[in-house]
Amino acid sequence: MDRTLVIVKPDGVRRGLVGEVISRFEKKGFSIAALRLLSLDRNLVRDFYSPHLGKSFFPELEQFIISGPVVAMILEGANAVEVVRRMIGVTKSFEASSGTIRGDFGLGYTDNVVHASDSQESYSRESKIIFPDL
Ligand code: 3AN
Repeated sequence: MDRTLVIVKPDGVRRGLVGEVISRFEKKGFSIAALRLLSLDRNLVRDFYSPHLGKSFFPELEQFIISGPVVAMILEGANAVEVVRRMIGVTKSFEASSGTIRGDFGLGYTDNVVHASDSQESYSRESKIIFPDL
């Protein structure tokens, strides 16, 4: 069965959206294969967001993502990567369609409520960082 990684970012956790986000994925038919609450430190962030290291927005992204705990999960279901990306909406929350998580719950760019792997390769890389024991 296909899998993907979802992270409710610090803004989503602070705003009490964890249940709402998980509920949407459960209702869609995904099952939760792993779930954890954790705080990312700088080393982990540099590893996780290595494709963005050195970009102008990286310091802001790093500061934001370590600003509070996140809730990470591995979701399992058909075409998980593609379906979940569609359900979260585009990166800029203020441009995300209504009906998507970012479209319904956010206006931010850096603070855009959730992260989800954008490819199989990203899933393999990211899941090993967040769930090293799986
Ligand atoms: P997505 O999360 O939709 O896959 P990515 O991987 O391009 O988007 O970017 C990772 C994260 O970095 C985004 N979720 C967003 O928080 C932040 N980000 C990306 N580009 C910018 C930017 N130009 N300015 C501010 N934050 C950005």
